[in-house]
Amino acid sequence: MTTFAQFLPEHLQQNALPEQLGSVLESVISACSEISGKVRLGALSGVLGMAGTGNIQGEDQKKLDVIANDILIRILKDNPSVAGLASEEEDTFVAAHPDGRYLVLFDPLDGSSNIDVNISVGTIFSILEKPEGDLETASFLQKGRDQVAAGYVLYGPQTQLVLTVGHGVSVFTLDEDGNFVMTKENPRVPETTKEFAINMSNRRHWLPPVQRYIDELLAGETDSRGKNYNMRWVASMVAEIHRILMRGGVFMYPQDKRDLSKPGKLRLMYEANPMSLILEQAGGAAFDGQIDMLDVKPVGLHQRVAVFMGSKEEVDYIRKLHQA
Ligand code: AHM
Ligand code: MG
Repeated sequence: MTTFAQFLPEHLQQNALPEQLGSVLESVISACSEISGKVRLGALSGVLGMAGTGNIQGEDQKKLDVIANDILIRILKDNPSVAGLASEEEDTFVAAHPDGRYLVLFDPLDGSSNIDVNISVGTIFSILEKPEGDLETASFLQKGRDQVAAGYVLYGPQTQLVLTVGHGVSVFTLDEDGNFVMTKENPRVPETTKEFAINMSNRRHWLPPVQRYIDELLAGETDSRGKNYNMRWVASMVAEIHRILMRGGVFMYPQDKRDLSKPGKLRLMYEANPMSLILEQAGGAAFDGQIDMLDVKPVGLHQRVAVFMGSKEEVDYIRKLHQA
C-alpha cells in the first residue's frame, strides 16, 4: 500500500514528521477521498438535497454535510492517535481515545450552498496537540499559531489537498488510483494583487473601514489605489482561498451592522485558523479586524470571526484602515 508519507515533499520526510501525526493526516486524507467519491457522483449516489436537520448554529444541513461529517468522525475515531474531534456540524466535541496525542477540528463540507448546483466545495481541517489532563472544550481552545497541521481538500474540477505542517505548503492532486500525488511544492501568495472577494450584497451593512476599502477598490485607478481591481465570489471559501494561494487576491467576510453580537459569519476554529496558517505559510497574511488571525485567543468552539486574508499588501492596507 502506498502511504501518504511517501508523497510528502522530501524536506518534510527529513524533518521527521511525528509518526502519530502522519497517521492522523492519513486518516483525514482517507476520509476526504471517500467524501470526494460521494461529491463526484452527486445525484447518482442519492446524496444531494436537504437532510431535514439543523446544526447548532441554526443552519439547515444538506445530506452531504451530514454524510461528510459522519465519514470523518467514523475514520478519525478509529485512529488511536486521535484524542478528540470538533466539527462545525456537532454541538460539542466528540471524545475519541484518552491516550491519543492529537485533536482534529473540521468543517466537513464547506460551501454547502454550492453542493446542489455542482460548484466546488471542500473540507477544511486543523490539527492541535492535546494538552495534558482530561479532554474538555478548553483543550481545543488554542490559538491558530499552535496548530501543528492544517489543510483543506477542494472538491473541484480536480480533487486537491493543500497541507501545511508548519514548513511551507504542499499541494497534492487525487489520481485515478485514489492517491494524493504532490503536484506543487511551496506555492507563494503574490504580495500584491488586483483581485478581491467579498459578498457585495451585504455592502450597506458593512462598518466604515470596509465601506471605505471597497469604495477605493471600486474607484480603481481614479482613486488612491491607482489600479483597477477585478472581483470574484464563489461563495465557497475553499475555492476562494485556493484561487488566492495560486494567483493572489484578498478574501473578506467582515462583521456587519445587522447583529453586532456576531463578529462575522465564518468560524475561527474550523475555517479562519486553518486557512490563515496555510496563507501565512505561503507568504500571505490574515487579520480579524483587530489582530493577526493566528493570535486570536479562542473563547468557544463555534466562535465566529471577521475575516480578511490573502495577499500581504492588501491585508496590511485593510489593517491600516481599521487602525485609522
Ligand atoms: P458554510 O460552512 O455553512 O458552508 O458557510 C461558509 C461559506 C463559505 O465557504 C463562504 O465563503 C461563505 O459561507 C459564503 O457566504 P454567503 O452565502 O453569505 O456569500
Ligand atoms: Mg464552513
